[in-house]
Amino acid sequence: MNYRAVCFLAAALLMAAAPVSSAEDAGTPFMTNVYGRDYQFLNGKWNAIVDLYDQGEKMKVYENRTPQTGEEFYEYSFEGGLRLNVPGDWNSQTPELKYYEGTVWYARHFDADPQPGQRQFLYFGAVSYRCKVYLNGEQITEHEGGFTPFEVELTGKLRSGDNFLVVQVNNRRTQDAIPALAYDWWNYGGITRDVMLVTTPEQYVRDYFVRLDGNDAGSVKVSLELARPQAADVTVDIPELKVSKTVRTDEDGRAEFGVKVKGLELWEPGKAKLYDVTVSCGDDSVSDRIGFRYLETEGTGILVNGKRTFMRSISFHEEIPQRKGRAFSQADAQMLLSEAEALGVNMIRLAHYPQNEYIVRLAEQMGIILWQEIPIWQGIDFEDKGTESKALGMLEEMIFRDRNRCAVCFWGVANETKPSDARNAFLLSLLEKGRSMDDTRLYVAAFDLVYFNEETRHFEMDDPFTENLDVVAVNKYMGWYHPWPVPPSEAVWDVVPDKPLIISEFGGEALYGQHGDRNMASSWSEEYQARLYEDNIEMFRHIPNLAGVSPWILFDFRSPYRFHPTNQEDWNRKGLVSDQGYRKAAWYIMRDYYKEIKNSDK
Ligand code: GCB
Repeated sequence: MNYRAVCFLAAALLMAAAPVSSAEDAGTPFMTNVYGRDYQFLNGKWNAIVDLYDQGEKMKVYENRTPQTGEEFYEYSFEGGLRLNVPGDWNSQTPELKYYEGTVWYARHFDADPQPGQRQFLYFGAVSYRCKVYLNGEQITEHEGGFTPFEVELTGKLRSGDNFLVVQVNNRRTQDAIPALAYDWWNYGGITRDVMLVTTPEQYVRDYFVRLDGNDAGSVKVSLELARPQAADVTVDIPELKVSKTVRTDEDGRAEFGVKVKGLELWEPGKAKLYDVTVSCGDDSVSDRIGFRYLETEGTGILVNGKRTFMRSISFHEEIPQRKGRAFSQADAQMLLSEAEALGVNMIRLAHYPQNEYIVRLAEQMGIILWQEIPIWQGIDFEDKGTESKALGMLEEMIFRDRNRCAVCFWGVANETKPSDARNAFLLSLLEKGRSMDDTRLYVAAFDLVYFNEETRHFEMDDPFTENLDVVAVNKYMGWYHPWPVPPSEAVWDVVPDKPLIISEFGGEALYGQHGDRNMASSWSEEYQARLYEDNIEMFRHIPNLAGVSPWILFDFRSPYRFHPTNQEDWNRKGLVSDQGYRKAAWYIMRDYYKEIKNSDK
């Protein structure tokens, strides 16, 4: 059964078990803005069983039995063994699990006090990569995809007092997964983001999408959906704009309407204006901080609020290099984003998957534009319809979680794919899905098949799929994977000349503190990396439709792909900042380039 079908079946079973309503709930994958709800964290130490040979399901470890008679015994126990932090990857928590790819069972007790007229939901920010969830011995849901949230309703299933929760997590790489078998980052497994027990009233605002109506800064557009399909009054308040509007939803619990506003201050890079917004219905009320901006392309330019804006970007993985583990907290977000800000960026390409909400929300508060993408990273089987429906599910979950975050200006649908009919159809279905959910963003994909045409003496690319995108992006490692065919000052580009082009990756590796020949790639020296940056910056001046650049990458990051024994040791060393947090020589070159661009922008 494919991914969507599994979710649907799980949802249908749950609805059948839900005690109160006869009508079906809204079909959204989870509630919008979980951090704005009434919740308690189920984070902390969980008990864990490592199940290398996948025996736990057969043994029904989720029943958590203990011997009751003289004849009984069980070859497992959640008590007295491994304890793992949640949120967190397991790889960084014990040396034995550093390379572990397989199943780990997580378990914990928690107290609940379910009240009549209330509903409870269990919400996972992300579990990497696939999981099954059991409550009090019964499976209640499953999910695939390591970087997006999911939720399951617990109403009618919770006991007053003690409850026992088990999550079977598996991070084995497979050809039909996304990402697939080999990729250039660490395959962290575990319950990697917050776990929350959320309480709502019987009827509540399940989803809302608040944004500008097109390019009109005098008009806010709201779409919303209630959990239960019923006509009801819903109120949207934006006190600072003197908006308080009540509308009646249709019989399906949906409403869409515009509100005229005066004096709205737009959010833009470097000026992070956000408004308090509250959406309420009956006993339910959910509050958010929302910014307003509009995006367009005009010829080869990207316009934010009508102003041509060059993207001074950087990328990072959701990883704290010094801790050698996944980033998951507000403090982690602060560390990653403050280092990005120091470089002088106005944008971050979140590599290569949706990152946690702490990062997205803090970037928004700091006035930094985001490009967020799903992990369609090389090696994907585009012929496989099951993989396609997983990709659609991931895209939907990413957009659904973050479409109220104005900082997100780009949805990325793929990284480094090769043209084929199957690839085109797959990516087209992603674009169609995305645009149907959210037409307020620019859609982008990164390609790597730019080549030097000996006849025209230009850099060119032939990929007809670029026609479908608002912005085209290219990863090009001149001076690293590709020797220079001409000096950088003569490297003229002729790639999608009528569209905005972002160089979404460039760079090379250097070991921090290693000094050597600035002309020798194999010196792995800061000098070589710095020179490579100088050369690429020179080349950028000859890309007429250049709308932004994004070096690869801010920090050295862990990758089993990278096994040079002295220079890499499981680290991709393309960071501008080392795994210890030290800035390499190339960092200063990039910082100065961004200063120059920023000044010339004014
Ligand atoms: C790429 C990939 C990125 C890799 C990088 C590299 O093109 O998009 O994920 O880490 O190259 O270092 O080779």
